Amino acid sequence: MARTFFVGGNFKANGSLKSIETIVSNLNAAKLDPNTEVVIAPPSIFLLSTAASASNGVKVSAQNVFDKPDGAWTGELTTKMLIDHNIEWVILGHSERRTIFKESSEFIAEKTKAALDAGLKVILCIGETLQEREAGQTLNVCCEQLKAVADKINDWSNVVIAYEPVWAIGTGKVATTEQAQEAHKGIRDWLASTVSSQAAEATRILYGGSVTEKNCKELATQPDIDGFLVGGASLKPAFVDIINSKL
Ligand code: G2H
Repeated sequence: MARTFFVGGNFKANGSLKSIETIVSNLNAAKLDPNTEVVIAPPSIFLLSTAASASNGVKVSAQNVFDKPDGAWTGELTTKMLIDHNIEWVILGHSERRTIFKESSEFIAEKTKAALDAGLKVILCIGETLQEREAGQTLNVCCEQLKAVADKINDWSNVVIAYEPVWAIGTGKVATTEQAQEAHKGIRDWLASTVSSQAAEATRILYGGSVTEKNCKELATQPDIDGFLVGGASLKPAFVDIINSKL
């Protein structure tokens, strides 16, 4: 089964009304590979303006969501609010949430379940630190992070996994093509043995971590790399070249 190539832009806490309008206008006017699914994730305050102006097949994602229904959760967005505004996607488990905001794998799994139950699609981020890689723990760490989710959900059809080695995030230090393919293959094998061969075959596994217009084409040639989650480079015009990596 062919998996549709997927490129996400994670703006993190960057941008202004003006700069995001420029990014969106650029995407709206660009010739984008019609066979690539494109999703951009602006900070929450820009979700509605971005969703209102994005066209050309570009969808919008939140960068986080809470796992509980509407209520007394100061500062949070609920799944119902995203659905209410036709926001289809949410990023969960980004390493910045795991490390800076101390989100556990269990909490991320709860949020993933709540998001899927509400009808959202999830970009689920996983990845190891440099210390864990050097200790030969890359796959163990990734699979433990996935296992927390697998304990709570059965249907992976609305989940896209983003493998983002922490040491490659925003550092300019991209994983080599071989390192990325090896991790992606390991993750797919884990899906086959733990979830189902169907989920392994169908689930998109994105690479994230210092992806640029310079390194994307080679990474995109790998059989288990189904797209990218792009941070810094998604704020630049060259994001279009990353979307078009397969052309
Ligand atoms: C990893 C990635 C986007 P960057 O965090 O999720 O960011 O491309 O800036 O390393």
